[in-house]
Amino acid sequence: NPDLPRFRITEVRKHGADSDHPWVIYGDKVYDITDWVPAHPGGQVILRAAGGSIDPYWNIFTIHKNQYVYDILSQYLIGYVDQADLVNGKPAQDQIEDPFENDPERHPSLITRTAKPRNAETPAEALTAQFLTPNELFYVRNHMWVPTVEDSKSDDYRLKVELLDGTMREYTLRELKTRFLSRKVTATLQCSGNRRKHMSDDSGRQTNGLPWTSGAISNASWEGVLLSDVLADAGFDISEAMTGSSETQHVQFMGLEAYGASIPIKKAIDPQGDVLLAYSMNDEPLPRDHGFPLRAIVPGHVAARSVKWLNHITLSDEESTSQWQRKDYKCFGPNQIKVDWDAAPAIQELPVQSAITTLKLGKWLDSKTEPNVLKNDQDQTVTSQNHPQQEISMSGYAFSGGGRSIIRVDVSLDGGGSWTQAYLLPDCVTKNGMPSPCQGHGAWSWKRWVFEGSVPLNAFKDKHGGRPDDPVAAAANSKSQDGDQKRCTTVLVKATDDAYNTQPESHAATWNFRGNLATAWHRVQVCTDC
Ligand code: MTE
Ligand code: MO
Repeated sequence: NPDLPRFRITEVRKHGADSDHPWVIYGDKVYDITDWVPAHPGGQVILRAAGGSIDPYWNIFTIHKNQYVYDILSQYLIGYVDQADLVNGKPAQDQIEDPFENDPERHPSLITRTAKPRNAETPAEALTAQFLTPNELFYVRNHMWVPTVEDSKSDDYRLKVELLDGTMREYTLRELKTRFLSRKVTATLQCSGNRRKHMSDDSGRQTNGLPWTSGAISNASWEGVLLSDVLADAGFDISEAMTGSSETQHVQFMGLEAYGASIPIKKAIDPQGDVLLAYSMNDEPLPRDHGFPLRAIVPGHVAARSVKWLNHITLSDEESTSQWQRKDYKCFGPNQIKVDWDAAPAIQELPVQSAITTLKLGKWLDSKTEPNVLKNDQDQTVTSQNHPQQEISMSGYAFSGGGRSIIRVDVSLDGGGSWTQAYLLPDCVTKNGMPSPCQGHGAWSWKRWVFEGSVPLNAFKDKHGGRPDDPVAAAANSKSQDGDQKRCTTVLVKATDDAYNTQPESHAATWNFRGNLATAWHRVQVCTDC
């Protein structure tokens, strides 16, 4: 409609989140979204774009790239961006707000998978160096920008708690800290996509999602208040829910940037469940990347349920309607590509997992050994030059969901032909009268393991499958055109939890198009040039 007015961007800027008439720009068009805000499914978050372009947000919330949404928006068209502010038909790049411009600084050792939004792995060598991952090296999984809450205002930060009947209570962070008993829980968070890259590499099939190696998992000590204490205070009848007859079936969590997820009420009220509203991580205030000033911690469950920047809890008879609850974090069979999302349950408790995080050829404490030779980017092959010795040292983690503890970690040095045990570090054992660093009712933390051994000489095979002591193979090898004398073996790890669940042998067997829950035996090729 060419009769509609043209607006300078400076004019649009006056219609920001605080104005009575918020506007947004989409492409070269200007919309007055005043009437859309109350009806917007994502709620007030749309105001984040008010006074500027909505394009960068819709590049994040891709769900909007849909005719249905364009049709809604078109009802609110009021004009066009003035030609003077357009470059190639769009507002100039420097006129478009970067949704991530207020994201925090990050530690340079984190291995970035995407910068905006920030997704980064804990570096391999830091994974098992300490039982509690240092805050600045804890993996980061953000779907959107990091919301800004000023330090000085954080005690006035508000959490809304809404019961099934619509009753609403609000708590400031100060009230949470002073009116409720504080608790500490040591718990591992693992992304459902941890080791996704191993799944696609080993199965030879692509998966949809960030190509995490072994570092989308970390462990910390969390402090906060029990979710169940707050629900009871807000008027929720916990004892009725204990009998299983409450209409409330789910606790929905919503974060400030509109990420949402839910957990079953059963987990929320389990006196042994240790679900926290946490404000502290490893005895420091939550870092901004990890949910400052308040997040949910749901021990034993996939980390997607531990909602950061938590500002709204809703008790409901249904799960969160977010895409992260109803889609994305589900698994289907290896044959299923076009799926009915509703046909599979949302991932909650995690299955058993383990990985090798350091691998050295030569003895553990031998000063002549190579430095750590596993790297997140190539953590599937290790080649040793000039190291005829067969000693091998490894460390890693093992973890299971639901509070199930790891009872054993098995290691194979010959591709699964024979197995031996790794040593589980006694991280959670009380020492010399000191309190255990592990707090909470379940085995919520990973177990670190170490292994030292020798690779049997006949495990190393050349590419023809021959052993070094096999004259036929040796002859074949010497005749090979490429002159590649490398001999390799596959080193494997798998863990078993206290329900005797163990990991699948192959990723092909559990491949799913989203690449979730990649838990097959972690295999590292170890080769020698000698
Ligand atoms: N909460 C909010 N508000 N926004 C998010 O993007 N990501 C979830 C979960 N909680 C997310 C969130 C996912 S998928 C994971 S794996 C964990 O946070 C990551 O937590 P971390 O960044 O503290 O490691
Ligand atoms: Mo995740």
